[in-house]
Amino acid sequence: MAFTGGNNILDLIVPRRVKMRTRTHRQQEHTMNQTFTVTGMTCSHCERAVNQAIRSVDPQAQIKIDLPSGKVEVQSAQPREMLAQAIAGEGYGVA
Ligand SMILES: [Cu+2]
Repeated sequence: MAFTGGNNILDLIVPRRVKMRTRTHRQQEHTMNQTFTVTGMTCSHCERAVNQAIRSVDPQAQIKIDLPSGKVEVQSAQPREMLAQAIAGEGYGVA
């Protein structure tokens, strides 16, 4: 009886590891190039704030910011809405 308990724990741990690996793989498959027009960025501090806002949603995100035009390119699997909300939360306009 005591040995059965040990086997059950192994059965639970192994499938969970496989599931986690599958989820990570799917996220990478759905990475999209998302472009935002951000207004109100005036200096490198703004650029950094926007960068950190995006990374708070997706630490893996690839970010390209063009300060003069306000064009922000993000490679992320996270929903556009969540990324936009994070940028807006820093006090910038997002379209
Ligand atoms: Cu600034």
